[in-house]
Amino acid sequence: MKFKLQHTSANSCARAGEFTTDHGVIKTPIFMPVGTVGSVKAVHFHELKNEVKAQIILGNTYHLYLRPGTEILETAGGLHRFIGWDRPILTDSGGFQVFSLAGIRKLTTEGCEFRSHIDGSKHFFTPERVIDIERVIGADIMMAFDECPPGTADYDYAKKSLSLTHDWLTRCFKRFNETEPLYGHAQSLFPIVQGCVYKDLRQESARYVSQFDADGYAIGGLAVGEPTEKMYEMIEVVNDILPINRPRYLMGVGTPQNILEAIDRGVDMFDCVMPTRNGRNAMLFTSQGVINMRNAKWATDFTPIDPCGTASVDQTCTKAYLHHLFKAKEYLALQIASIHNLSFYLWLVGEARKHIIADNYASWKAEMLERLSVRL
Ligand code: PRF
Repeated sequence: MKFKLQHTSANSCARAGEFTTDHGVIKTPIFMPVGTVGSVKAVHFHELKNEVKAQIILGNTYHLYLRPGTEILETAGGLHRFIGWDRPILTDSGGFQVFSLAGIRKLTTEGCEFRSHIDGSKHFFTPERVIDIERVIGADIMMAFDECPPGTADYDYAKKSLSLTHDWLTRCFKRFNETEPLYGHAQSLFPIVQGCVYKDLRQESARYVSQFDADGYAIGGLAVGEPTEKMYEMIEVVNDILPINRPRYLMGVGTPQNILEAIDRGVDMFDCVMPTRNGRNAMLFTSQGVINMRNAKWATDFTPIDPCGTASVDQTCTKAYLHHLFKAKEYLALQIASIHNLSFYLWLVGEARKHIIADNYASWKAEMLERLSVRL
């Protein structure tokens, strides 16, 4: 078994565990920086390892398939070799990106025809094709091909969409079991629970995906426009059913607050563009609260950007300097802000893990939520 559940919190559903891959061990709960096209925007792998201390990063099947394409990736010997990253990688299936980025032409039971957001060219994804592409990319964890309906989807749409996602999941596993990894390291396939905000559909989906003896399970279709309380409720419904002894991955979530609440409800893995995207937009998550670096009040503040931060930029870079870099539109601003925010996210889940093991997660979470709600 790849996942070892090490500890469950005494007074919550929060868990600490270890997921073992051929590229190393991932200690959960974990946050996975997003590296859509084989690059975590504005952060070099050296900093990703040594400052951010990322244990696993994400890639996107949709983007990597369009560019550089499977031929180059296969010739390179897979994504790890192509980008020079020897720790674990997870690939999202493209299910989400096809529906949010591409111009969809046709969605059928067979698959999905879409147009590239880069050059408008036509492509067709089926569950089988997506698994083949994910084999070529060679991620340690591959995601099943799903449909992610919008948060506003009505019940009838959600039900039909769920049936399609389940059908595609069965086909994904069939192809997965008929094929082998290409580069000598093992690959896992994670199913994705859907069902929008409808309790019965979420329960049906959690039961359906649990039939497959997967190394882990994902919860998709959340943080797509539904109320936050609904998201928490759906996580509880789903985690009541998913196997206890496998990691649960909440896709595309979220704010530090969302992550702490989801951990409390038994989620183990997270990814989100928020630390990097918001960082590039001058918003810093710190141990003292949220900072808008563009605010004129930082122009003469010569204190470090985060005195309690774990990255070296947290101590060596002052708020005044980072404010200046953003005003001057310097690339270094994007780099420093991204490194800082990612380090903060990795620190946060690392602390969560420590407090789960120490059996004081609930009180630590309450204290953190208070600190995180401050706007400096
Ligand atoms: N499905 C896939 N990727 C995703 C999502 C999903 O539902 C989400 C939803 N938050 C983010 N990324 N395949």
